[in-house]
Parts: sequence; structure tokens; C-alpha cells
Amino acid sequence: MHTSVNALFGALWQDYLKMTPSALDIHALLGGGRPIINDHVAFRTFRHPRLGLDKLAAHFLALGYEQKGEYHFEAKKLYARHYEHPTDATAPKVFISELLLEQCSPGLQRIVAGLIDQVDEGLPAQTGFLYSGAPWKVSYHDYKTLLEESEYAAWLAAYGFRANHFTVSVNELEEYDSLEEVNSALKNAGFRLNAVGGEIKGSPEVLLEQSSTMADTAIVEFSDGKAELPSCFYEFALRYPQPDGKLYSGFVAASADKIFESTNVKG
Ligand code: OOG
Ligand code: NI
Repeated sequence: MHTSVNALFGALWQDYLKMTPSALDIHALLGGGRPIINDHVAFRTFRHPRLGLDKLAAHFLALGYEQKGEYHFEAKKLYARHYEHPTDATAPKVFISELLLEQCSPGLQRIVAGLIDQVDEGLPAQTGFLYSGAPWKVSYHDYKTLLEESEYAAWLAAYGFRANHFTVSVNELEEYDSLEEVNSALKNAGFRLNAVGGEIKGSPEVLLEQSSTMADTAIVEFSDGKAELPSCFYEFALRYPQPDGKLYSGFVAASADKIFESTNVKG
């Protein structure tokens, strides 16, 4: 386990940069040379005793994070929770989701069982697991079969365990006051935004507005060849104050449902 929040997020960031080279351009564009504060990062996994959400969360609980909200995505067959650090205000929030395998087809379950069989029981607790990528070999054929049923399952089979996005805290940006301005700057610089359900997900009424780029691409090595696929993306979040004056710190399931689509192959 990592000994500090900084060490863990530093390592997550280095892996994420390899998958998302545009992240540095986005920092330069939005930060104007100043450091960017990240609101949260997100991870994906399969629900399974050996490597479900709890196995990933253990790394954050060990660093003092606390479990907060939970979220259900019926159509995508996902369950998620978010975690916050109670005292370290600079520690990004963490959003972890898992695919509910028991609700998926026998064919998908069979392919995923073949992946999970390749994972040693002790692996998910090891330091570095959260940025280790795919701990299994998968064929392009199986990847395509997963893709027909679940973009999420296919992405996870190809990319495994790593931050699938970091999220700029728009509240902390000095030169931008609204998510519209951030989106315009991104589009003028040539970035493609996730437009599923509109470029801005959420509203001041739900205390959270979010947008995201469509993922960069990377070359994935399958057991039977290589393919260029969507990798990881950058998200932008603007939070609004609650009645008690504190910024809302949760997530909004209806918005998250669309953010997941930032790694879609089609679109
Ligand atoms: C997570 C999508 C949800 C948010 O901020 O609502 C999300 C994912 O793509 O794994 O990040
Ligand atoms: Ni997010």
C-alpha cells in the first residue's frame, strides 16, 4: 500500500499521461502555467470477490479516505461508490464503479471469468495495482464480443486497472468562471467533447455541472494482434454550494451515466 496520498496520485498521474497525452495540453490551456487542482479520478472493475470495487477502495481507505455516496446505473449494469478524504483538502475524490456480471449474458460472463482466472488472489492488494493496467491477456476476438454487449466491459478488458480519467476542478481555475467558457476554449483548441445528452451534464439545480473530452487513443496489444482504441479522457467539474454553504461533493447518477460514454468506440 502507498504511504501517502501524494505518492499514489503521482503514480496514477504518470500512468494516466501515457494513456492521455492531451492532458498536458489541457493543463497548459486551462491553467496558464499555474497548477491544476483535480476534483476526482475514476476506476472501473468487474464485481467479483477477487477484484470487485472493495478491493480497489481498500487502497484509498488505507490512506484515510471515507466511503460516501453510492450510485446505480441500471441500463449499463453498473454500481458505483465515491470516496473522500476527511482532512486533506487537496486529495482528489475517488469514484469507483463495477460491472454487475451476474446481470450480463452467459457469453460475457464466460469471457470475463477467463480474464479473472489469470489474476492471482493477492494481486489487487499490492502497491501499484491501481495503475498496473490489464493483469490478463485477452484476444481481439473476445474484446469485440464484449464490445457488442458492454462498452464498459470491453474498455476494462483492454485497459484494466488505472485512472480512466482525471477531472479539472473548474471552481479552482482563475481564468474561467463557467463550464461553457471551459468547453469553448477546449473546442477552439481542437479537442472533441463528449456530446451524449449535451456537452454539459447536470445543472446548478443538482449542484454539479460536468463535461469531458472524448478519450485519446492508444495501441492495445491483444493476444492475437494490435488495435488502436479509445484510452482515457479528461473531465471538467464545476460544483455549486449547498444550503449550508459548503460545495456539493457528491456525484449525479444521470450525469455520470453519460460521462461513462467518453471511452465509447462509436461516437
Ligand atoms: C466514470 C463515469 C462517471 C462522473 O464524474 O460522474 C464519472 C467512468 O467513466 O468510469 O466519472
Ligand atoms: Ni468523473
